[in-house]
Amino acid sequence: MNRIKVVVTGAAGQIGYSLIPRLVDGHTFGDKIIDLTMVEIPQVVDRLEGLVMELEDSYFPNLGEVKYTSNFEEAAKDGDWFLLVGSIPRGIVYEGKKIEERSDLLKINGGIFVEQGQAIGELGNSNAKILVVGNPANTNAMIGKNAAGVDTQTWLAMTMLDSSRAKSVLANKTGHNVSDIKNMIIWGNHSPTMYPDIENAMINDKSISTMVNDMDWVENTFLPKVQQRGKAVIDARGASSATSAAKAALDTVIACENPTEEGNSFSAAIASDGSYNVPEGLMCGFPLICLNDGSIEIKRDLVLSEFARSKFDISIKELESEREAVIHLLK
Ligand code: NAX
Repeated sequence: MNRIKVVVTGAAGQIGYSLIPRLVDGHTFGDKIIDLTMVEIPQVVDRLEGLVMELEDSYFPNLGEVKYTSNFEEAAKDGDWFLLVGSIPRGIVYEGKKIEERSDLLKINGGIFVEQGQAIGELGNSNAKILVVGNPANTNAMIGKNAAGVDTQTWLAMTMLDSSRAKSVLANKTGHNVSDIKNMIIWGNHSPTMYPDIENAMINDKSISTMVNDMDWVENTFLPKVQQRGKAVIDARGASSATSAAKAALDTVIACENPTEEGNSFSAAIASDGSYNVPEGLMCGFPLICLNDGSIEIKRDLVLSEFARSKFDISIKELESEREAVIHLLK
């Protein structure tokens, strides 16, 4: 197939502006022609006309048909890839109420992901891949997958940014290049409870944990630095991560379009099948591999130390409590 239909929500947002040009630049999907549909809420959808103009003016030989709409059902038809970036942020006034609590955020965004999930299930390609970026990403993806109800579609939530952040810290610490680091797994939720796994991360087939050999640094510097990096960027930039988030979304797409090299894995959250004793159905960060037929599987042969397991369990508990908060949205 030489054409691919890609649907992006939240297209007028800051991640969208960095992500969309790079989706169609001939790198992410190789030589395929990309038919792009951008989705926004009705209040801002017309702004996308400006982005369409810029795409036209940017000389992208791989750019096919470009559309924008506020009607998700219209967008979803025959979609091969869905990048669900749009969501309602914390702090916004929604239906007269300021959204401060994570539980309110879960409920509002959960409703959006029920509708989008149903449309993807009914109208999207039966082999569609769906990457949820909009927060709370794991639980939004769980809701969307549940509403879609199509087992051949692959729903993921993004933890690649966390993985890339962890690689950067470890590259600095060890004096290696970020590309030398393999198997950088983020276990659990895309939230400060995530567990970036230094023990299974490798450089030249050697555990980075044994190279660093400093558990105090791991626990008190490495983990908090990765877990709190999103906040640090907001504090410094006055806005949340955008270009790095866009790059991570692109890297996730590339990881899902190409077979994973032997011994490596990539990071994203996928529905648990009970692997690593994670309750079934939770959308949890795991080490993933892309097989030759394009299907995505959990890499199952890794060992978690007692230390790793205790950290991972905290994140699993958080995911369970998020599921509890949206249980009424799951069929
Ligand atoms: P922006 O607020 O700049 O853009 C979000 C856009 O989504 C807005 O234009 C809004 O109108 C649109 N939107 C809201 N509801 C929609 C709907 N139902 N359909 C279509 N569009 C809709 O946020 P931005 O900085 O682009 O971030 C987008 C999301 O990514 C946020 O939820 C953010 O928390 C999340 N992030 C997730 C990350 C991850 O690693 N998983 C990291 C980066 C980022 O923080």
